[in-house]
Amino acid sequence: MLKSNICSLLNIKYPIFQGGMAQISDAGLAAAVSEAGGLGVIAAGNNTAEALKKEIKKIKELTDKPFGVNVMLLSPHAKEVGMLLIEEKVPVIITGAGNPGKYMKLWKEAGIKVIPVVPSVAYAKHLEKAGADAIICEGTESGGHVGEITTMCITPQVVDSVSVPVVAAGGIGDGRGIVAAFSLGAQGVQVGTRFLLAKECSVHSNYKNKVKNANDTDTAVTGRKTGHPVRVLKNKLVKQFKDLEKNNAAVEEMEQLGRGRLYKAAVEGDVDYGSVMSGQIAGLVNKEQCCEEIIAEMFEEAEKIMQGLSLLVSGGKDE
Ligand code: TUI
Repeated sequence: MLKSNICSLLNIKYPIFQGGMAQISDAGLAAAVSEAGGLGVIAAGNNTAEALKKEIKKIKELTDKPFGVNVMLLSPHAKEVGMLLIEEKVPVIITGAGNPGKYMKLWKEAGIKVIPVVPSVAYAKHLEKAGADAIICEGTESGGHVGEITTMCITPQVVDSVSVPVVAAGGIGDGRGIVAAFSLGAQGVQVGTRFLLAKECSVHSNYKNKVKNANDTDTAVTGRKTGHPVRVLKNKLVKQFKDLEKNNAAVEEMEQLGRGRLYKAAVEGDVDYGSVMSGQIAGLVNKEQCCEEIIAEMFEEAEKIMQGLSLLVSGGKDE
């Protein structure tokens, strides 16, 4: 059984986090992942504290296992959400899309485990000093808001720069990805795209089908000029973004084009003009399974690969 110090830190069976995908990762999905032995994560996204409070109530009814809440720091409600999480004594906070520095002390004093997502070594070092319990380093293969560095490159560099456990994210969709992440020194993985096809994931079926049918080259990054680049599956909206970029359009015009597009795709099912956020691993993700099957299958695969690799090293008969 593949265990790591992320398991003992968070009291979970498998060292896997389900990505906190805005508008998608709700209490139902997170509870299913936590029940299956991973860390289920509710995404606060742009939600108000009031809306999030209902999801937290739901997950507490659905599972008594540890869970996390992802705080999207670009949200106008980030501060009230951050305070709610203290009141609710959530076990784990994961942050994304910004610097959680100003909240760290309060969260830590409340006994919450804080695990920021970082896109670079400098942020990892800074947040370890500020008290992070672990670091998620996210490669540009991920869906949604992305940094520039690949998982293959950022993971070993972050691992060498901090002493807290590192969780790798971006491009991990099966057991091979888990082994790769552990080989790079990670102690756990965060997986988003594969959980889009989980039976317990309530994202619109059009969104699921677009991920299911995607190939390796089907994602694109839009909005680099806005300072908030986002990886999505190519569609008519992406074409509009690329046209604006070609014509050197103003940042405000691009931001305007992006507004409300994730809701359009994830909730309304408009996969032509909505923002279908997905990682580059979508080409490999094509089975609908329940969370328990996804996690068990990924770790069975990983363990088999690790055993095979160790045989390779010990040489066998030819040596
Ligand atoms: O946050 C994510 N992924 C996301 S957030 C999201 S919602 C959204 N929608 C439209 C525009 C922007 C966001 C969809 N997907 N992943 C974690 C992550 N964090 N990736 C990169 C970062 C990050 C980036 C900059 C973390 C810190 C950071 O610091 C910048 C600064 O100067 O504060």
